[in-house]
Amino acid sequence: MKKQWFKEEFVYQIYPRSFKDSNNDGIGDIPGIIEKIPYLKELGVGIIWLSPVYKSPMEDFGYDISDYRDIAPEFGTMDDIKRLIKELHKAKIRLVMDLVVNHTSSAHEWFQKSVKKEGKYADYYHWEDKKKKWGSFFGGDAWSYNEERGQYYLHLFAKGQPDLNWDNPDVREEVKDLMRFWLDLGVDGFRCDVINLIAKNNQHPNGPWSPILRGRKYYLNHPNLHKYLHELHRDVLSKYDCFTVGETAFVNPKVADLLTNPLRQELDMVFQFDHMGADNYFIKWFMKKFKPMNLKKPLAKWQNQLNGKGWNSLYLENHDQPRSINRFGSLDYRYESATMLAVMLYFQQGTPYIYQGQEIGMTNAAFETLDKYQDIETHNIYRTGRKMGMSHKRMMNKIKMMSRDNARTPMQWDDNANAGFSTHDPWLSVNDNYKEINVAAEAKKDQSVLHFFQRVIELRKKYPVIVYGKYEDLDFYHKDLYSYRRFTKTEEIIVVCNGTSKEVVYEKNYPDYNMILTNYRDQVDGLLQPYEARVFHKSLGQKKK
Ligand code: ISL
Ligand code: CA
Repeated sequence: MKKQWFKEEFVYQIYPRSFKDSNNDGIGDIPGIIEKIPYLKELGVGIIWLSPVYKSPMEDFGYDISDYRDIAPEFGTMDDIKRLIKELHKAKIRLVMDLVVNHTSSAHEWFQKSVKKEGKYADYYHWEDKKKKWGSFFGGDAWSYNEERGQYYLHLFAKGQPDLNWDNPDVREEVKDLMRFWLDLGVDGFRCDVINLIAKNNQHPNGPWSPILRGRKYYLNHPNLHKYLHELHRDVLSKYDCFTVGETAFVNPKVADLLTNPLRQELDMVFQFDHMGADNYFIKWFMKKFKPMNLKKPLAKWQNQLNGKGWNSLYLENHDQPRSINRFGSLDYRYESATMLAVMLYFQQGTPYIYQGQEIGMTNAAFETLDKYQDIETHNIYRTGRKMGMSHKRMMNKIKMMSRDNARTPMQWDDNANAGFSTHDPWLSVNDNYKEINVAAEAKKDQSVLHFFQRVIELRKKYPVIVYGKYEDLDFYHKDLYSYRRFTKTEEIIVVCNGTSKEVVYEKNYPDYNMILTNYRDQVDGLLQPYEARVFHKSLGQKKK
């Protein structure tokens, strides 16, 4: 396994709108992030992934970009981002930016010019005379009429997010240029938004009827995807010391191997979504009861398939996903389940990702009324569901559990008003539980999620086997356990986790190993307590200390 810096560090994702508000206008901003660099340093993370801060009408809170070379005024200025890069680098933390190039905002000048069929811009997007039968990720149709041009355009997400036409070489040159712009400013890589959607069947055939994502076979993992990514790599990425992680919903390990196999020079790793289906059928709005097996199976599948070849991205949360404690753990065992999930995930092979607030065990906001939600997806899905005949109550139940706003509430820094995020009313309400769950409280406690995360990060630095060791399942068919082994020629790690809120009989002992981490003060012989996690280490050819 080739040693590379982006395999060794923890990545911390910042959703800038909700991280820290420095000027008290209710919106998080870049100077706010700079203020918190000491916190990130102390946590021990080595890479920041920053969700979009570019100029944007904010219809999808930054994932609709109107100028790739400027910063949204509410987030700061170009000088602020340059200062952020400099200060992070001083603290030995790298910065990865979000690259959102499947679509732009409809307010982008390329789209404005495309609407007017101005010169080369005429074909920058997907245009059709007839409305095509494709469905949007946010519910409803993916083709909308533009009055001025008198044609339909494609938007796989919101109406204000028209899809770029990647078959057009001029579009690809534009993307390469903006990538160079940011790499030259010193950023260390990109998280590539919905990157496996960029290439499409440009005949835009009507999709067969489907309740969701109608027409997806014409844009998911299209063969040209590989051609275009290789081109970006050849012309831009290969010239910099940077890394890329592609966001790729609906990929299997075979496609992931094509995307990330170093010999093919496309991406360095991808975010796959299989394990995000642990509590739902295919998409999150069709919910099912969670069982540990539903999380273990997909994670183990990816560990095994990529073992020694590819490289995984280890995540349970991001700005699109509800909080992991609510989904895969338990509010009654907040500390135990948050820490167990950390052990279960972060000792696997791959680059570990933390989403802001996960390290203090933040939980879903689950707002009761629709007007508390700001997310466009939430409102679109509500409308779509109601149109399909679902009751208000049923839709609100889904939204309370699955809305993206569950993860987007302001970061809880302390027990002051608005959780110390801002003195102004924040753009999205703070979670009611901020008085108990916040950074200051976690830092004071002896046994806290925050301290546990710090410890996990330290251990990864101390034991190379956690980064580079091979993976092997243990007790795979035990429905309540997550257990596996990592090993190199000189070291071995054994992870044992109880994935449930019940006591589980567990007789195995590892007498010639050191227990290097656990989330319970005391162990009980012959059983694992609710959400108990244990990590054992052994240096081969060395006696127990
Ligand atoms: O959020 C989802 C489910 O609730 C996903 O379907 C999500 O829309 C998909 O993973 C793509 O996400 C990315 O692109 C979107 C943006 O809204 C998301 O925030 C971003 O992570 C469009 O740019
Ligand atoms: Ca602000």
